[in-house]
Amino acid sequence: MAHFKNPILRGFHPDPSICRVEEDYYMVTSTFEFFPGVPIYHSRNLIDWELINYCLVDDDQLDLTDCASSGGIYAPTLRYHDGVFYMITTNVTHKGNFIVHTKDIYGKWSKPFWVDQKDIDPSLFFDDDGKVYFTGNNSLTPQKQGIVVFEIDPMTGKRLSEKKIVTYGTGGKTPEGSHMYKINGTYYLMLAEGGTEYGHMETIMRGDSPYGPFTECPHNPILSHKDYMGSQIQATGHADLVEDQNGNWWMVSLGIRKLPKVMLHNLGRETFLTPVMWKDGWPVAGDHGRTELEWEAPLPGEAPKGMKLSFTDHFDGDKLDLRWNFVRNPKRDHYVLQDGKLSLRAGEETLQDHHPTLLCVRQQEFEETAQTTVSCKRLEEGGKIGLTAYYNKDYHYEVYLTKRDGNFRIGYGWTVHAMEAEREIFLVSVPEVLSFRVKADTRGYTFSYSTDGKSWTEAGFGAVAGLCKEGTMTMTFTGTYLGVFASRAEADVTSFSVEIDE
Ligand code: 6LW
Repeated sequence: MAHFKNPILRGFHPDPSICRVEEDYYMVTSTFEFFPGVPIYHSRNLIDWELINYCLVDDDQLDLTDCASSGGIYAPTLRYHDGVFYMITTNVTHKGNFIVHTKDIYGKWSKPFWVDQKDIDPSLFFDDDGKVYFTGNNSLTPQKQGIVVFEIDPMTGKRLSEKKIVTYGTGGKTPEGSHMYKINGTYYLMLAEGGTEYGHMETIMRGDSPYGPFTECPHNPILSHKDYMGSQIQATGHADLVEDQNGNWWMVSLGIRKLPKVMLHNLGRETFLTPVMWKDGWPVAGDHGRTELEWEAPLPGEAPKGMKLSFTDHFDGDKLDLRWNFVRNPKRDHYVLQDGKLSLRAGEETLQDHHPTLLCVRQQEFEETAQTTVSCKRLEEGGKIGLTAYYNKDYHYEVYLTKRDGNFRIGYGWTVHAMEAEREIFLVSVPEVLSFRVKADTRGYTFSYSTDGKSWTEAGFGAVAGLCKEGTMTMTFTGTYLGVFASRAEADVTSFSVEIDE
């Protein structure tokens, strides 16, 4: 038995999908308007995960041009069959469902192969007779959303049979996120229902063929916190199953950690691991369908400790650390690594725009400090160089250096519900180097700056509620990032660090 803590992927990591290759485990999550698309994590023990690659790294694999906030890439599925990895997902902004594949999970994935099926949450099931099935959402009849199944060639994405709706779920709204498995000769169809918020749940049914008919599990939902309001963990669902090399079963799912005392969360939907037992041929996840922040369970292997949550980047390599994300497709010449630093070269675009010059990492813990040191090379009137806590283009806080009437100033700005405000509070002569810091806690974000890296002056505070999904005006699915940005400016970024108590 080993002790482990949830979530296993902290911060914005929704819709996890997992597969095993002998004693190695791989997991992917959804990325929406963030780039590159669909991170790939590797583990040997299911709890220590290392970010090893992304499935979608090129503009011709992933077009996020002008994609709305929380558009772009929805729930992916990762599967391995006969020496090949397949990842199927949806770009809701451009063209729909597609599959990419690779023989080398550390290498480049194929171009997208498009599938003739609208809607989201596609999955692949490899049957033992060589047939491969697509399962996915089908809400072409708006009042009745179902799960559709058809045969597919996973290499080309070509549909090989008629589409059949096999279930409308067990009664919860929006049956979605389906995955099919064959276990001891029986076909299991597992899905999420109730919507991805506080009513979320995972249900399962089984039958003798991939098209059903399916019998519902008598103890559905097999995972849900909808009636477990006392738990900090909420919204569990959208799950995937894996059997380890010792014959033990596990479920990965999304869930949220809510802030103390309120139904709000700012870290996004995270990935949780739950042990699964079998009873009468049905899976039982965790404690009667509930997961916990800590478990004792028989993990499949020993593993080196996974990536630390804290990290410091001096930008002295020839490639960016994999943790860095952009918002939509980046303009590559705005981020130049040279001479042991990162040169940010920004045009007119601001954080309010679809394509900001912003390099960011997921906020992974409620209490977390990020700090960056920059030196300004060019700053136009009204331009900015700074540090932001960024949920999406309509919700963010930031501290920055700016220029107004020819004078350099420190500013603090906030955008909530797309309403912008800022104040420029301090006049500074432009220092050689300037550091910015944001300290996050469960109340909010405290922004400071320093001209010597030692003494800090507070510039502004933003309440955590401004960066919570529950407060956004449109349906959003992402989480908060921390990052360095520029607009009408050029700056060398010499360091960026994230500190989290582990
Ligand atoms: C996803 C759907 C869901 O495609 O939210 O929680 C949607 N589940 O299945 C976006 O992540």
